[in-house]
Amino acid sequence: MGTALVYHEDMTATRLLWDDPECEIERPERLTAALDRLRQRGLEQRCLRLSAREASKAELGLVHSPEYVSLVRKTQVLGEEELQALSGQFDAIYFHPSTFHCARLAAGAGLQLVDAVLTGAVQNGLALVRPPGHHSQRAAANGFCVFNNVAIAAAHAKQKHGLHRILIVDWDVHHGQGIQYLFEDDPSVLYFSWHRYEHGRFWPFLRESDADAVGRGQGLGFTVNLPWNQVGMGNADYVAAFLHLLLPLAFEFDPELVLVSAGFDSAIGDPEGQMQATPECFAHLTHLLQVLAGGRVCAMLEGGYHLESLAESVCMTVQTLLGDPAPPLSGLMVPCQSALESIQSARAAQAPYWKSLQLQDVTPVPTSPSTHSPEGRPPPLLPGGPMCKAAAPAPAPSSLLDQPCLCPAPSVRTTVALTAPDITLVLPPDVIQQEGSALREETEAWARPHESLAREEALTALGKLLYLLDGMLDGQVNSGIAATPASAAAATLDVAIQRGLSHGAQRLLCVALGQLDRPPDLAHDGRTLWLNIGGKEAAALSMFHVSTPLPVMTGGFLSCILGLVLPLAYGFQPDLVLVALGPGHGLQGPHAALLAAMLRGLAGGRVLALLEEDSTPQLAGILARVLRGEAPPSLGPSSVASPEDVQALMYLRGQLEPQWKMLQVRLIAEAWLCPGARLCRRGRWGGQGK
Ligand code: X5A
Ligand code: ZN
Repeated sequence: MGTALVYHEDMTATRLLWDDPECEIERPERLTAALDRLRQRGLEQRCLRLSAREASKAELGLVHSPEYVSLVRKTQVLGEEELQALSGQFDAIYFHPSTFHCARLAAGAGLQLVDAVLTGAVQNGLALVRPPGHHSQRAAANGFCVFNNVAIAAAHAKQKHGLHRILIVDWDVHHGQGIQYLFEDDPSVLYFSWHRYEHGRFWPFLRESDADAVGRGQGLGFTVNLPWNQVGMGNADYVAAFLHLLLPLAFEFDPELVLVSAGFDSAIGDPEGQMQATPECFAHLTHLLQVLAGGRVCAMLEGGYHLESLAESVCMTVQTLLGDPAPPLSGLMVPCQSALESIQSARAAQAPYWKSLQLQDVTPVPTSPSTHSPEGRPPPLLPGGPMCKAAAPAPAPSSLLDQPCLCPAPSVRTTVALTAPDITLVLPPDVIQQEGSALREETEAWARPHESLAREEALTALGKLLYLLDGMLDGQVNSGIAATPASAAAATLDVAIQRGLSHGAQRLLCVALGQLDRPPDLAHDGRTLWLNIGGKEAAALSMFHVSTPLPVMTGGFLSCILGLVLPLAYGFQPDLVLVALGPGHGLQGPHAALLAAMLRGLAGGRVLALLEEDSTPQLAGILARVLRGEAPPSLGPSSVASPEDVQALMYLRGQLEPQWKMLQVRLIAEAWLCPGARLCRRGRWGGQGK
C-alpha cells in the first residue's frame, strides 16, 4: 500500500546564529544528510513524496496555548540580539527568523503523514523534519523543540479521525517530557519512552523521567518510562526492551495507530546518546512495531546528531517501512545487567496496570516442575553440565557471524510452491507461483530414508520444496511457502533441515507447530534450534531442543512469542528459519500470520513456511502476504494467558535463561546461575566495559 516520505526543503532554513555549544549540533545538514542517503540508496524514489504544509493556528492550538503560538510567531521579525535574549528564556533553545515557518512545516508534515495513513493513501511513512518536537510543552520551547509535532499529530488523529487508542513510541535517546506532560492523564494515548537517564544526572534532569512516573488519574499506566542508567546500550538491550516491556503492553493496548518519535541520537556514534545500537537495530525496532495497528506506523524525526549514523538509521527505518526484511543484527545478543535492571523496574512499575505483566513476575519459577524430562529430573542442557556457552551462541565463532555463507537474500521476493493450484486465487499479485521442481533422482535420494515420502504425491511435493529451498539458499528468493501431504509433514521437515544445513545455512531455526517431533537423526551440534509449539508439556531437552504446549488463550500465545520464541530466535541469530504448521497445529490464521511476520525479523527474512496440503487457501494467502512484508491483521483486544500457559512459559524460562540471555526479565544473581557469566560477557563492548 506504500510508504509516504514527507519533507520540505524550507525546513533546512532554521539554524543557530550565535555561539552556543549546547545547541550547535541541531543543524540543517541533519536533514540533507538523511535525504541524500535515502536518494543514494534508491529509497526516496520508492516512497510517495509529499511536500510538507504549514500547520494552522487551530492545529497548533490542539496542544499549545494561543499565547505561546503568538510568541513564536513574533520571532519572525526579531533581530539577532532579541532572538538570542528570547532563546535564553528557554532550556536548550535557539530561535531564528525562519523558526516559526519551519516549526509550522514540521508540525504540518506530521499531520499530512497521519492523514495519508488514516485515509488509506499509504500504509505508513516518515516525516523528515526540523525543528524536532518531543520536548516542547503547552507553553514552552525546550531541547531544540518548538512545536510538539508528534503530540499535535496524536491530538489530530483523535479529533479529526476519531481514534481512541494511539501508541507513541519515543526511541529518541532523550526523554520526551513534553509528550508525557501533554498526555499524562489521557488513557487514549499510550506513551513509551526510553532515555539516557543515569539516575537523573543526564539532561533534562527530571525526576519524572524515571520508571515510577506512570501517568496520572485516568492515565495511570499509560505513561511508560524506561530510563537507561548507563551509556553503551546496544542492539540486545533495545530488542529486549521491546520484547519484554513495550510489546506486551502494546498488544494489550491494541492501538489503532503507532506514532514514532524517531530520534536517532540513540544510535551508535551519537555524541548526545553515547549508545551502541547499530543502524540495523532501527530496522528491527520498526519491524517489531509494524505488527501493531495493522501496520499503520507514522515516524517523525526527532534528534540524531551524528550525520553518518543518522543517515544510515533513517535508511534502515524507511527500508523497513517499505517492507524490506530487516538485515541481521550484529554483535552478541546479550543484554547488559544495567539494561535488565531498568527493564525490570519499568515492568514492576507498570505491572499494576497491565494484565500481560501480571502473574509472570509474581509466579515463582517452579523448582520441581510439573512437567519433567523422561528421567524425571531436568536434564543437563548441554553435554558437560551447566554452561554459559549460550552467551556465544553455540559453535558459532564470530568469524562465521561475519561471513555469511549464504548469498545475500533479495530484498523481497516470495515464492509459493503449492500442489493445490486453487490457492492461486488468494495470492497477492507479486507473489510468484513456482513451477519448477528439483530433479527426480535428487528428490528420490533425499526421500529414500523416509517411508512416508515414498508415495508419488509426497515426492512431488518434496521436489517442489527442494527447488524452492535451493532458490532461497542461492539468494534468488527471499521467502517461501511449500505444501506437503499431512502424512509426510515430519519427514519433509527433516529433509528441509538437512538440505538447509548441507547447502550453506550456518544456524537454522525450526519452529514446528503441532505434532512434530525433532528428527531423531538431527546432529546435536548447535546448528539447529528446534522449537516445538504444541507439545504435550513444556520441556527443554537441551538448549537447542525446546518444546511447549500451544497456549490456549491469545494472551498466552502473545507471551509465548514475545517471551520465548523471539528471545530464543534473536539470541540464536539464525540465517534460515523454517516454520512448519504440522498435524493438529491448531493455529488460527491471524495467529499464524503474526508468528510468521515476527519471525521474518530473523535471518534477513529468509523464512520458509511449510503447510499441510489441505490447509485453507486463506491460510496460504495470509502467510504469503506477511512474508512479502504486509502487516498481519490485529488480533484485537487480547485475553489473559491461562495459568497453564504462564506456568509453561515460566518453567521454560527458568530452564533456559542461563543459556539464552535474551529470555531474561527477572533479576538473577548472575554469578549464582552461571559462574562463567562474567567471562562470557567480556569483549562485548570491545573490552571497554560500561
Ligand atoms: C530533540 C533532541 C535534545 C536536546 C539536548 C539538550 N533534543 N542538551 O534530541
Ligand atoms: Zn534526543
